[in-house]
Amino acid sequence: MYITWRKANITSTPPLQAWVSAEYTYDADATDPDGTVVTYSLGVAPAGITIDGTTGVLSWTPTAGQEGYHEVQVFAVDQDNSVAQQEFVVQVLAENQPPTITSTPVTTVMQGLPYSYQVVATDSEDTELTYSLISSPSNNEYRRH
Ligand SMILES: [Ca+2]
Ligand SMILES: [Ca+2]
Repeated sequence: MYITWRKANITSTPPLQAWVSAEYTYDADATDPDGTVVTYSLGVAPAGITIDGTTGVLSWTPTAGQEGYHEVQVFAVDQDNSVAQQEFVVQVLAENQPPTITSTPVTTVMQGLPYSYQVVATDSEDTELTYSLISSPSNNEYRRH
């Protein structure tokens, strides 16, 4: 009887962005339709990336100078030695910087008038910012001043 051994299917989808100095992880998952155990390894990969051969978990903390695009090849090898391959490109972005507040607070307020100050901040990654008060005067303090 002639048996065709089938290679594993890689079913997971990798994240395609990473940041310098931040850990990138990707849990690769593959299953063999023949039911054999799959082990994982890397082909082409940037410096510093590692893979757990049993779980398929990739981990990587890109360093300064690795900004840009990096090709990654993951192999899933089953017990009949069939090799499945997944290739993708991870974009490494510069270290995520905290936003900067660019406005100057209003420090005087007329008695009896509401205080208002429009906070303006910018973020180099252009992500949407949210604002919150860390501490604010209580109503009692307002009355005393
Ligand atoms: Ca197989
Ligand atoms: Ca896995």
